[in-house]
Amino acid sequence: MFQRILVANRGEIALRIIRTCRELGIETVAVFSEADRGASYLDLADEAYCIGGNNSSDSYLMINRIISAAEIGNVQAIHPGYGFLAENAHFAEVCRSCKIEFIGPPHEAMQQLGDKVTARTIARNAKVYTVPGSDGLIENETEALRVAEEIGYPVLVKATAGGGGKGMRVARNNISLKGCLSAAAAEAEKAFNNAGVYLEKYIENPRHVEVQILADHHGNTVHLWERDCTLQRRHQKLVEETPAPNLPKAVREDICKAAIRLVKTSGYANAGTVEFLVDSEYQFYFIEVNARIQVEHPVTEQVTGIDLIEQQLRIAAGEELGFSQRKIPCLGFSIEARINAEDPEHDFRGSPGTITGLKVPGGRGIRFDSHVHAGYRVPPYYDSLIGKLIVHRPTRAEAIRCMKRALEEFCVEGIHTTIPLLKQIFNHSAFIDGNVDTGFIERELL
Ligand code: MV4
Repeated sequence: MFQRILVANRGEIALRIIRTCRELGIETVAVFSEADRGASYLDLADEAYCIGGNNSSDSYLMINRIISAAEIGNVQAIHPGYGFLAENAHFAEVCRSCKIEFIGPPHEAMQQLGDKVTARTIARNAKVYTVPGSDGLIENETEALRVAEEIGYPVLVKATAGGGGKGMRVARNNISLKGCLSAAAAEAEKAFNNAGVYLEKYIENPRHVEVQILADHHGNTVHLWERDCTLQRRHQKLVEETPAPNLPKAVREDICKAAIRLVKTSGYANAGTVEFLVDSEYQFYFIEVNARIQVEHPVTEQVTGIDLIEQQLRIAAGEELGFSQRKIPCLGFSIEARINAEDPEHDFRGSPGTITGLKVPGGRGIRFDSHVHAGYRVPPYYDSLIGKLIVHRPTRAEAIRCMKRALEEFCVEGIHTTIPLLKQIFNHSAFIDGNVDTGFIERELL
């Protein structure tokens, strides 16, 4: 196992990684931007280096500075967390060339899965159902019109370098398709430096179900069940839970097995998530792989009892998985609610500033993953997540009751948060019945 690693991230996930390292007796080197200087989670690292200015492009995205910190700090490995450089195949490759282990997948697998058209091909080779659409990149308008006629409208134009919803356009007829093609390509060129687009049938109001995977470097691959992440707003997830409500047992088994087949076909290792859309008939379609630890990983940890950060470290250090598929339990129900520093009254714009008062819920079944405290100043430069409230109870009804109780206890003063919106969600009959789709928030609550 590693003796010393660098954490190339900030906030709650940096603290989450540092905590597991401390339990395992692994020393940590943290890096921070000027905006995060003096943040209290940095005190729990063994060392901390400033790597630049407030904007992430001047700090957390600076590969050369992070590598310098890793070399000065004399670490064996780098954990990228999520966001920032976590899915940057070039960064993973630079780490390798500097003889520093990247705690994530091999850069070749990241590269391939990061390209959505290639990921679709891998899925098809693994006999995993993909959304009907183009075989590869769309080369011209004529081809797009032909594919759209074939699969039928509505269709979705997606960027091959995209993901998380960027560079997506819904077209409902031939006329709008032309505009969608050029708009999506231009947006993709600007955002990803890659104008490649492809077509998929647009699945209306699906559910979003994703499967957690662990794969070691010895050919062992297991799944840790699924998470339902349907409740989101503008591609920002708000609530995640496991097991997925109302998913028939046979579908659940199929979707988990499909995720394993895909990952095995892709030369993957470490932790990853395979995302699917599920339609109203429970047909599931592969959409993308997230080659990183995810924000919502704690719900999986709660029901399986497995520390996913620990597993990432062990896998990266070359250890074999210490358990087989049938030893992975799924006990009870876990739900995560994201607490964001946002103002629901003003279109969820960021609400940075000083947290003047903070009362955090506790008691049976509650976990709160957060780096904030009373007196903490939420910087305006990064995403607005200030904490994740996670409950774990034997039944889904009890988990919802526990979440409602916890949200009532929660008290954040000085900034606006998503807590009022979360309270609405957990009181809504459609959520309680496990009967929501990706359009729910905008349709019912805003
Ligand atoms: C889709 C889709 C409908 N049909 N693909 C959004 C983010 C990216 N991961 C994929 N996304 C979608 N892809 C087809 N063919 C609808 C979405 C989508 C969505 C997916 C999951 C969770 C929330 C979503 C919100 C809007 C759209």
